[in-house]
Amino acid sequence: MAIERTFSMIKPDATRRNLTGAITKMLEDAGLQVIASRRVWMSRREAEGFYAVHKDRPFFGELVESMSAGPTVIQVLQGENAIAKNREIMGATNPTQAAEGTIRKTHALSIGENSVHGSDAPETAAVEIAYWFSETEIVG
Ligand code: DAT
Ligand code: MG
Repeated sequence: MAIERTFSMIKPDATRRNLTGAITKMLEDAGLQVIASRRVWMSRREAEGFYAVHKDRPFFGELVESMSAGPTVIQVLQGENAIAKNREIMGATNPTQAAEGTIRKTHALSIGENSVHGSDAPETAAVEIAYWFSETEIVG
């Protein structure tokens, strides 16, 4: 399996509870390396653009609201099989269904406030990384 890059975000519900370090440690302990990182309080417009794929879903308004409600930490992660590995460490979208030891099982509050985002495929990883980072900010 090749070395991949993926986009990760520590959501406002987690930064608010001072979990940036704890979550980053879980990613690093699993072998993922943080090769870019920035703290950003996204605007509603940025949240709408980032989550445009979900614009017709019933929870879209709530999603945009919660993502722009406080600071996030956006990151590029690199490692062996990084996209799938990150999704595994994150756990299921709904924390009640997430496996023991995953970030969402450990830290998420609800399906909406589920602490982390992670790209789900190589195509979305490339688009999401480019949405937030320039190449010069990524130091692999
Ligand atoms: P994931 O974040 O696991 O990739 P997703 O892409 O299906 O999940 O949804 C994006 C985000 O939208 C998710 O992290 C939280 C929110 N969301 C999804 N389903 C929801 C629901 N039924 N109610 C409220 N928020 C939801
Ligand atoms: Mg998703």
